[in-house]
Amino acid sequence: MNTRQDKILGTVFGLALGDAFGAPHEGGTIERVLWYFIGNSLGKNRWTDDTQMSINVIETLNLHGHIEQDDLAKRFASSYRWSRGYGSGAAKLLKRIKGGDDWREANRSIFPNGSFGNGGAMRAPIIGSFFANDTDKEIRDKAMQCAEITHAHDLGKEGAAIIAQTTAYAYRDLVSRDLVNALLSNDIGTEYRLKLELVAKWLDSSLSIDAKLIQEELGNGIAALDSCVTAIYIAVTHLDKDFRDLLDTCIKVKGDVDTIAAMAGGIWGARNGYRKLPNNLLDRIEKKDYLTSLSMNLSEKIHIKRNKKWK
Ligand code: R7I
Ligand code: MG
Ligand code: MG
Repeated sequence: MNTRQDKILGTVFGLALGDAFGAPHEGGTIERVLWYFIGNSLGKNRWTDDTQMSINVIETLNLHGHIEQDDLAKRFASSYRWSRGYGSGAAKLLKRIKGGDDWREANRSIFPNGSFGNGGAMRAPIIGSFFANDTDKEIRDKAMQCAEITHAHDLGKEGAAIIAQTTAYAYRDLVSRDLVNALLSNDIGTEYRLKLELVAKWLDSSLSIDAKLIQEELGNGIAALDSCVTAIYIAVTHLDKDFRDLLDTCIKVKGDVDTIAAMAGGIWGARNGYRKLPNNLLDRIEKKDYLTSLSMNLSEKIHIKRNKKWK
């Protein structure tokens, strides 16, 4: 396996492991009891909407080499299953698209400004790794194009952009304060910038930052603004640690654990690669062979794109 393949598989499996092993800890008692019955029903750890939508992004990239929005909207809609734990607005929206509505209108039909949930950002690590050698502007544009199909709200799109950029920087082996500096050099919306500046301050200080403080200051909720910077902070502080430590921190931060762990896990995998992911978790994940072949294909498409052989 070459470095590119290792990093692409690392991104996809880091995301899927974060999702599948975070999901049993997501939300309140009812969600956890429900997932107790659904989550192991196949004898493997099931992933949720975070991985399903990421698979759809990979499928469209493998076919077109770019974000073909109409194709992606159709894939999101036809893959929807309630048992994957989609957000309630996303579930309604995807049913409308499946019923024939144009995503350009449907994406503002549930919430007038579009959704600010973290569903656009949870699939953005794929964009970050695929476009890792492109400019910041291109990475941000692609992440927003991918997000706006279901998350037209500025906060939903900006969350996707910063998660994609962080993944691209991790792919290029930027770490710690250098990574956060690179992020802050972009034209990032004020709400996110304030949180990222706090992250920079924490990294510069000798303060001990525990899960409770992360939860209180950066958030752990389903809104993109309450989870994207949390995932970035956890990823940046665990890039040189074991994947299981990252997962443990996500679980301690509570709330939207599957999504925070999917985003942080994808970023971690872009830096550290597939080979450093824990085998005992990889062996337990649902549809491992399918995820592997999709990812190998994605890696090949990047090779073709970088050599400008794309038709
Ligand atoms: O963002 P989305 O796809 O949900 C992703 C989350 C992840 O945690 C997954 O793991 C899964 O559990 O769900 O789903 P949306 O329904 O678009 O957004 C999530 C929630 O955010 C909505 O159900 C609303 O509660 C809230 N929300 C809004 N509330 C008011 N006004 C999102 N946008 C708005 C808004 O504009
Ligand atoms: Mg989920
Ligand atoms: Mg979630």
